[in-house]
Amino acid sequence: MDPKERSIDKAAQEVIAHMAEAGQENIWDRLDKQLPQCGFGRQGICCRICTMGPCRVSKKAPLGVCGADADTIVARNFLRAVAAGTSAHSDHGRTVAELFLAAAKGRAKDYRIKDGEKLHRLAEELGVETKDKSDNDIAVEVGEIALAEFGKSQGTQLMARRAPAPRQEIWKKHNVVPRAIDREVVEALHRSTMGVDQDYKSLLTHASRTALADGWGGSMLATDLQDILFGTPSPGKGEVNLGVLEADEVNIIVHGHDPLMSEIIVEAASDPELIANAKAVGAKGINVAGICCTANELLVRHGVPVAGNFLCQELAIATGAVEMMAVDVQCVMQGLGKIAACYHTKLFTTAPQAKIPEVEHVPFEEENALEIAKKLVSAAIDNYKNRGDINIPSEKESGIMGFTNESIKYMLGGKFRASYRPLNDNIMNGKIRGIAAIVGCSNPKVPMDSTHIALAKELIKRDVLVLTTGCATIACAKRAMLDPKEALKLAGPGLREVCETVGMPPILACGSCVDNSRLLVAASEIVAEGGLGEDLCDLPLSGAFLESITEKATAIGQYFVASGVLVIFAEELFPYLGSENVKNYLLGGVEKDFGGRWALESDPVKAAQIMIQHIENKRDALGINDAAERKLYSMEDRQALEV
Ligand code: BF8
Ligand code: SF4
Repeated sequence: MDPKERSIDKAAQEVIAHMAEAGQENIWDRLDKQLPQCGFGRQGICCRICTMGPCRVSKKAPLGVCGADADTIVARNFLRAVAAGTSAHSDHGRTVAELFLAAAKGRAKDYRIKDGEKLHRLAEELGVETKDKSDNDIAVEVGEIALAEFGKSQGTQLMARRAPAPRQEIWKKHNVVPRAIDREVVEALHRSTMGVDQDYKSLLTHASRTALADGWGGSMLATDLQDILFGTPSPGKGEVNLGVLEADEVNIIVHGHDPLMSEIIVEAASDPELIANAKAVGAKGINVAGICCTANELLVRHGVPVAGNFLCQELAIATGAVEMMAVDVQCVMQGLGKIAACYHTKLFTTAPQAKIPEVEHVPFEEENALEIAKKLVSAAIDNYKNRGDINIPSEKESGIMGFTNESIKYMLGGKFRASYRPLNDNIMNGKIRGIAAIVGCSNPKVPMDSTHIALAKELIKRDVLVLTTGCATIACAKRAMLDPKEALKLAGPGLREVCETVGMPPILACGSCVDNSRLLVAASEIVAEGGLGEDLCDLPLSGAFLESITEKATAIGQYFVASGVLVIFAEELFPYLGSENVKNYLLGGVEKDFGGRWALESDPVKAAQIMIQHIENKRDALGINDAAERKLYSMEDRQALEV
């Protein structure tokens, strides 16, 4: 296949072509070999949870051996995906909470509390007395409360109190206020095992509760505790794409999601002794770059360059210029081992939960993090001499990244009057029509990055402010869409005027996938600021995950839906359409319960139209689309949006 059909990015195309010439297999080749993929799996109508199966339902055999119908099987599969996604974000969150506590107690000597201000804010929110206490003492109490959120025997998620009051009432009414995260996941697996919950609506309602435990629990805790421990990001310049690899330096890639180890690898790489060692082997220095969400985490806090998103992981190694790759958890392809073996790259797994056969495992230890990191960096330096031919594409772009709820407010209102007021006012006066979240992955079934870019362009052109996270952010950065000057050229007049006035780009890069929790908090504060309704579902707001891959994306989608947001997935990447009842509920009925719903559209321009139509409907309902404004957004424009 022509590399251009695999990626719209020149750097990726170059390395894909190089791999083809060298006869090396990558993710796209493996996808080709899997085709055609199972039609039952694509619709979510296969079940293999007991040994009377596996069962796959069809017109000829509409029931599994136990009598389960398509509704039950699809709903169970959906719930299990949400539970797995919730587990991923939350196991990450728990690891952070444990390190946070160890750092506060002085056990993790290489870490210290970096954002005392945020620590005090969170302590106050959690009811921790701060008067006359040291930061570390406060952090111990905060850490213990945070850790309990994962497994407490009673009560509900404390962070969910950040949602607007009417939202919390809706959750209470439907009995989905999330309890301990572990409990929701265990109950999800219990309900969806053979012979338990066999009512699709009941299964899907628990999917909402489990997903809420992710968004307003595990993910939100991960984000807040990481900010306090590693520093709250502030907007800064970063470089993205394979061109960030250096021809004459020792290149180290950190990849995965959990920044515990990679934070310290970055520190170790700036150790003068190790830099001297690198020079002694003929390199000019040590260059650390990231892939996937670990990259997002490090870029927004330390300006560490990003080599690429999910689909770039094998390509980075195939440049021949990577001395060492350290991977932690999630979105790490097993195929890395095979491609690393074709080059000199040393691959290490560092998370106790994640090993790969024949890949050296050096597990993270909170007491000895720096020592372990130095060992890994030294392995990279020693490996420099083994480098063969290299093939680093020249492409790289820079952009501004690292927006948070806090920094957006400061940007809009200034340090001493930080406020969403200017944003709310500009949404109300129509210069900004609304807000869109572009999040998620890069899927080999879609030409890499293409839909994120087309969607972002379409939205900002129509005066919609875009917030991005995860691999979508990296996609935007690769196309210079996070360069304020470049992106402003593409923005509509209203959005451009506001962005220029406050010095803000039209696409705000907000970090990793757990940082989608930042969007929930920001949306809640926008509601609290006033003028745009009483609840999250009143806001002119929508989200899209057009290149989704993982179960995490399903969990994120469902927590946005249960928080009142319209969420769009590509139809072919949504494997839950084999039951009419489940489909009708997720695409429609759920809106009556929670005010949000799923929508399916693969075409980014049509997806933008759906999002904008939704935003305009919300504006109509809020009564902020007055006659004067309709001149800005003519009837003709609106008719063009009807879908
Ligand atoms: O958590 S966007 S491919 S890297 S799952 Fe994975 Fe998807 Fe990328 Fe980050 Ni999120
Ligand atoms: Fe088949 Fe029912 Fe067992 Fe699923 S639970 S594999 S549908 S018998």
